[in-house]
Amino acid sequence: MEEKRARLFSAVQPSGIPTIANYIGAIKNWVDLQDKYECIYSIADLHTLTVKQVPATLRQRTLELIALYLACGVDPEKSTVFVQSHVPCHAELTWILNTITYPGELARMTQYKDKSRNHADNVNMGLMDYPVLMAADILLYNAEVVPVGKDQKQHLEIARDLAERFNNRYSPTFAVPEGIIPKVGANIMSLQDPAHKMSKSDPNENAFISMNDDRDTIIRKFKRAVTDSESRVAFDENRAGISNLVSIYSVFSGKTFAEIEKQFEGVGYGEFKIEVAEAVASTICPINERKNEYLANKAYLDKIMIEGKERAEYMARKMLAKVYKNVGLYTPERKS
Ligand code: AQP
Repeated sequence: MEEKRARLFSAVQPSGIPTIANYIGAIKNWVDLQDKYECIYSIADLHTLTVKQVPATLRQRTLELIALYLACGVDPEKSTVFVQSHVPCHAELTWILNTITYPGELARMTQYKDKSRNHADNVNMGLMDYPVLMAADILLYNAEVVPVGKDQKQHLEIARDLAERFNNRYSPTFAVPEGIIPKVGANIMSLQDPAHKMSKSDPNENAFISMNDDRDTIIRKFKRAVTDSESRVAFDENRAGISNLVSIYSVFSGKTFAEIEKQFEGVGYGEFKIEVAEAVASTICPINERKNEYLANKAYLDKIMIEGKERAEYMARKMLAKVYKNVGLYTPERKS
């Protein structure tokens, strides 16, 4: 008999074209995990509404994101791939979890504080409630494992706290999820301001490498990457810019920091930046080509989304029914 595998949940928001940081922190690891876990990969479109979106662009980015998942090697035969808004249970469980969440614990989240500062004209309840919707995403599938970058670690803690709080207040219902954080590349920084993380919604396009960038653009952006006045290629916590490039190169070349330091001994930053750019381009340009092939077949992408929605909704409905029962909501029985 086939052994029951632990459930894994992960998602990316279609809030922009994903960057290499989203690829390194999440999508890259998803492919291998498919053989070890029962994987559920979502497109977190409801989360994107916490900042202003252009409706037509959001729809297009949703398609682009599912095409990217497939191009990176996510296999809809092995994993459930779906769009968050297609399964209404996510919003329904968010409401229940809101009733056991304290405003104070959401107000101190780093992402909430950063985004409130960056979108001062649109500080809305959704922005504050973002981690609760994320907790609902995870808990709805009883996911035990959640691969994320370091930036989402705080939010994962909230999901764990809410699972435990619910289980204690009502009755044992949710698995308490564990994060899987990559050893290298869990916190990829902006190329223009290495004190801040790389983000797909950064208004400065030189700050990130988008998964859509062509080879020339990748080389140009890396050449402009902010480093320091020293000229030694090494991972050094006090030199954030070069350390970031070393981490990126390590992920894309498969080499350790020690191997990289040895390889680039006596080599200047300029030459190293070109090597980093070439390593990144040789991985992401073929992915981009495959993504464009998928995008040309919208009917296929729609079919994957519909099948994914059906599979996800089946699991989610069962869980939500259990939650409703455990909190005491009445369900009438049909007798005839
Ligand atoms: N800088 C990063 N380094 C490593 N991993 C990262 N991730 C995001 N930024 C980094 C990981 O990517 C996955 C998907 O993220 P998301 O789209 O759900 O939201 P995010 O974390 O807010 O990513 P962005 O790029 O910063 O989006 P915007 O600009 O819209 O806010 C997550 O696993 C995340 O950890």
